[in-house]
Amino acid sequence: MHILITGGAGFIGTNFVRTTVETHPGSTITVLDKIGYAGNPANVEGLPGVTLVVGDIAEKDIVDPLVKAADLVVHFAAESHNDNSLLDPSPFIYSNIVGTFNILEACRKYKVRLHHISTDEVYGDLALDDPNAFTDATPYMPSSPYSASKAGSDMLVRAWVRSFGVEATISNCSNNYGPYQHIEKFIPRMITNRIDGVRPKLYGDGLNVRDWIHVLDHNTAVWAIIEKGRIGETYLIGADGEMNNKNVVMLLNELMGFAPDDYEHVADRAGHDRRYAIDNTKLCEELGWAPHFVDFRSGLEDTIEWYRSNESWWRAAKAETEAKYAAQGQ
Ligand code: NAD
Ligand code: TDX
Repeated sequence: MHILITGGAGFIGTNFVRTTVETHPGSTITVLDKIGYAGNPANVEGLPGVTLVVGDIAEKDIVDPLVKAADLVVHFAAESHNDNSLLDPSPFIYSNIVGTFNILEACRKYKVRLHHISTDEVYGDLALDDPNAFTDATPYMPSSPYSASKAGSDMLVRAWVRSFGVEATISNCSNNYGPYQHIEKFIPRMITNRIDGVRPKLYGDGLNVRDWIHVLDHNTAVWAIIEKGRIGETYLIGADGEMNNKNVVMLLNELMGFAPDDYEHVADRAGHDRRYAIDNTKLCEELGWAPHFVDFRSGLEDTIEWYRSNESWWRAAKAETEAKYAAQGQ
């Protein structure tokens, strides 16, 4: 099997490529990634059977021949950070919507199976005391330009399945953590701040809840959907990992040898979603998937160790990333 993996040099895509090389040794992989600020060619270079093509999914002439040559497209490529989408939404519309449109048109033309990676943020947010979690029946209600652009990309996929018979599945996953995540994101930002002697910074009251899943569990679920999922279906991926940001920071402080309450509150994010939570019943019962990394404390410990051991991977981006946050009072 030849697999085209878009965004395969970013956080989740890199982990997906690296795992797939081990779990599907007979396959060859082309990574299509524009190597924007979040993509790093070194993440995938030199892996057996993997070729990196540096290019933009919003450019039809680049996408077309690569999709034609593939048996399966796994589509991770996207602008992925909410805070960036508040500063400038335009790359989000371009990559997430125009890019997905191109991928869909090529999959339609060459009749190639597609799996589209999306996010739980398309469903908006839940109140802290809401007894329900998101399911695939929850209405779309995105809050930020990022989540709106992902919602738009999901809608395109659904329409191309129904109107053109494109063989696609969709997954909407909760917050991932683990190795190779860009240090603009919450957990790696806090870890690398601590390494630099800077206190963690909580947006607003710090009580916003995220449903954490280890990136490798996300990716085993994606493979379960590719191999066993029903065409046209949406599967929500989550591992029952709800925790508020304050408790994440307190645990991280403890694991890194600091007083748990050694953090500061900073300016809140505009439109900040209060809580995400995934009901994973469909994925678990229909496809027999279960998460492996069920102990968040030990997953976080391993992640801290990865950032400590791989400072050369993130150091170059740290000053610029923090300067951008500082300009926002964050
Ligand atoms: P990331 O920002 O780390 O990686 C995205 C990759 O896509 C980068 O390597 C970037 O260079 C590439 N890319 C962006 N625009 C491109 C374009 N126009 N052409 C080619 N390549 C392009 O993001 P991530 O966290 O790995 O997210 C991957 C996917 O998973 C996204 O679709 C995101 O919406 C989704 N997702 C992420 C999370 C999470 O917690 N990180 C949760 C659920 C879903
Ligand atoms: O410095 C910070 N302080 C802070 O309190 C940062 C960077 C974040 N936060 C808060 C905001 C969120 O409540 O932490 C939480 C997590 O923030 P992010 O890492 O920016 O993730 P989030 O906005 O929840 O979105 C993530 O999960 C869904 C990914 O970035 C998306 O790509 C994915 O779709």
